[in-house]
Amino acid sequence: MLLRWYIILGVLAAFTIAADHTLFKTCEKVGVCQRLRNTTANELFKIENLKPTTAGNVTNTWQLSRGTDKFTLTIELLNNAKVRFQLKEEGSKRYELKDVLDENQPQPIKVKVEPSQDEKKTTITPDPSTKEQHSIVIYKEPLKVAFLYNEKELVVLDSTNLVMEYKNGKFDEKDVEIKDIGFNVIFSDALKLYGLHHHAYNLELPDTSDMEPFRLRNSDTANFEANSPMALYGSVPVIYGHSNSSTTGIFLHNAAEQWVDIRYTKDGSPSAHFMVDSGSFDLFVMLGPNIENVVQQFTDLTGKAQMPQLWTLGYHQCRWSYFTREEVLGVVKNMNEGGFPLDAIWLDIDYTDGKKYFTWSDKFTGTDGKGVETMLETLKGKNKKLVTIIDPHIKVDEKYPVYKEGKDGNYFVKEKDGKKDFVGECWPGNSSYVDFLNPAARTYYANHYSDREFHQGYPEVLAGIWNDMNEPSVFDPHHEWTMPFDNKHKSTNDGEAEIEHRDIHNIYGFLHTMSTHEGLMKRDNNATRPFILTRSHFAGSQRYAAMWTGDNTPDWDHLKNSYSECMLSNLVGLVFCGADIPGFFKTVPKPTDQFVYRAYQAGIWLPFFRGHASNDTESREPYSYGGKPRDLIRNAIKMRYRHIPTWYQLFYEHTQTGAPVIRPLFYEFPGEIEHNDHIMIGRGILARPVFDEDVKEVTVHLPGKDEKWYRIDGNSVQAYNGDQEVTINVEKGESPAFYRGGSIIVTRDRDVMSTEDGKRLPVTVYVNLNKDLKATGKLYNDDGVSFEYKNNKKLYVKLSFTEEHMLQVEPIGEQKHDGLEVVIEKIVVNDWNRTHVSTHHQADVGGNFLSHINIIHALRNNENKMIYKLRR
Ligand code: NBV
Repeated sequence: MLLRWYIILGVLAAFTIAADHTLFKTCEKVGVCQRLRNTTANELFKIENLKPTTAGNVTNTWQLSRGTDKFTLTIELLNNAKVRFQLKEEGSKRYELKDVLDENQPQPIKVKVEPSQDEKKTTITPDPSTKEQHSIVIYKEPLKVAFLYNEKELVVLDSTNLVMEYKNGKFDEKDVEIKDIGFNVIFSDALKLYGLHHHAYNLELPDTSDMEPFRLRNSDTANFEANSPMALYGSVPVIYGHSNSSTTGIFLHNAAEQWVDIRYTKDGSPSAHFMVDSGSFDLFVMLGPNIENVVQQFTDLTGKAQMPQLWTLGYHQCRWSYFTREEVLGVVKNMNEGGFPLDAIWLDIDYTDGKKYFTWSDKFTGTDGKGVETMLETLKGKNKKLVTIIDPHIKVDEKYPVYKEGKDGNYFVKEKDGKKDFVGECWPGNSSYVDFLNPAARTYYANHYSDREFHQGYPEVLAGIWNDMNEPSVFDPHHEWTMPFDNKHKSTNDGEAEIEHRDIHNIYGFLHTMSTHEGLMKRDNNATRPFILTRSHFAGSQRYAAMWTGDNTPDWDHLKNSYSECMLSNLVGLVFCGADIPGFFKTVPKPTDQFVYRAYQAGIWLPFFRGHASNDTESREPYSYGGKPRDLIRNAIKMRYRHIPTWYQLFYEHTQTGAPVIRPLFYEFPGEIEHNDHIMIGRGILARPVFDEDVKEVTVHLPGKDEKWYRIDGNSVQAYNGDQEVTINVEKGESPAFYRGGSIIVTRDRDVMSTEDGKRLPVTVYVNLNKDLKATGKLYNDDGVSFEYKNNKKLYVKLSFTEEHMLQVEPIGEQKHDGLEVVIEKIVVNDWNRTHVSTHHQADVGGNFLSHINIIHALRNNENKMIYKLRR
């Protein structure tokens, strides 16, 4: 019944294209937000004694009070300009998150604690041996904690909105136990605030005085609106404060529902007011002092993504659903005949037998039962991969072994009483939900991925898993489309189910992918990098999965938002981000062909690149379009494939430093805070796709006073100076993109139908000269599949164009690159200083004309360094 309602709602909404606000609560309807918004605490916190009660070399605690209530404050300075701040009520048992932080945690550093003579404040400074430059000042009464870098105050937590309200047994009128946490953070040196991923909003956070606060509560928000602070599928409780002079950040390590108000003041010190439903007060402060440092500091805490398999960077084709194996092979055939490169085809829920995950419908198995195997074998022959959906709900059916095992093993989430399995409605009808907080339940679920029946002996073709509906989504409007917050979880297999869902709600999807990751690792004997796409996500999800922005509508606003959503996710570690192209939902009328090719042109510059659409839409595969749109879509996909070597290298860079793969302009050019429709891919590519209907020209902002830019999307390269706005005509379907002077970009300028086809083909090196006629870049290669890159089985070189037409190749770090040959077939030098901007060169090595350069041979023969003289 509910299921039917869900579908009807979806269909209706398709015509109105707006989320139903009555199904998702506003601040005034949610206890914590209602209690804490627009109120200031009447009693303020103070420190009892400026001397820490427990003073360690590294960890220090103080007794605090507010009226008669007592609290403990713990402060640790961590290496690389980070601080951990934890506040606890005396006697309360708040849930403390596990699992989210990376297992390699930064260590606390040695500090000196010095109360001031006037007894008004105390300072915590790093021991000089640590070479760190961050410090803290704690003011006694009212309590105020200032976080400094190089003695400059950058972040302040004051007492004004500081609230901790867990008093064991205090309930609100809906009989929910009150566990509020409220606090206010001022970013003293910032101009703009960024963060609170995930919302469909502009990159910078607005002042919320006249709107709803931003809500973080992982949610299946059907027909979500563009430019809205409504909660979406994922949550990363992080805010960065940025200005020309510094960047700082805060991360609330808490997975409960939270609401955040933003204020900008005239003096340029914006602030954020957090209103948190439960969980503990565990705050990390990252003191930068620049954006690159802050991103690195955050990924120090929550980890980096692993190297993706090479094929995952190609184009993915999905639809809800391809219903038969013939249909699947038909899509592959049509893509091929249309000349559209493709790496993977995706199966949505209908491939299963009655929405029982880890099973196949007979439309795939066929009468002889060999259908899946045959399909996988055919895909293998065409260098295509298959990705299948697996949701976290398990159909209640005693005859379904996955259910039976889960029930007998006690692996499902419980109702409020902690005893009965919770049953909610989802695709299969009545379903139980795996309790992923329990490690044993994670393993039970993980084991099903290794089931040979499921992958039919072709794990290398059934190469990826799609975890959807994991907010978790339950078809229950009374609980805003998820499970009741008083449901119970177990944190150990032997323990009682006593942890409330409200404490871990925002990491349910994170834990789901953790289990899937465990499963795929096991299935592939720890030898293959798992590929998982998840809808729900949290800080740290990058360690297990890629994510996408969910069920978007194919319209210009959503398309524009997708850039902000993915640029922000990249700044908070979630680098493998994409949006459904051209957009998921049905619209009436259907999206114009022009919109569709613009969506492809934009989509190629996001790390995850997948076409997808709902089950009631017209066909939206690239070959469904004709004429000019068809050609433009094909060209866009080819542009993506040409740049695969660059994408791959950028992902490698992320695994080493946490650096975002795609970036807003301000990451490269501090202070460039406008232009959310511009995107940088690494430091060297700037794209500014078209985000409006029927425009004749777009204005491109080319940043940097001393920069040079080379436009690459036309037939010939054109050079521009930085620090100007240029108007570019886009009437013929152009989608402006530029290489940055000073960069060397590696491409593969060959027509290929998959990344596998291209893998061994030679590359082209674009040398883009800066104002001093120099350029540098990197090239990375590995086997594309395994973890051997961690044992240095990789090719990783720095390319520099330094003196008069010399290209120098030098290895970066230790490497065993045998078998990882990369051959350069062409070097193109883009030189702003010449009338013909683009000049083709070939290498002259010791007087011999060389048209192909094998980098590895070169390194071997020339003591690890090779210099090519280029001939004009
Ligand atoms: O599994 C069906 C869809 C899927 O295609 C989509 O990508 C997910 O985000 N799923 C949501 C459930 C139905 C949404 C209306």
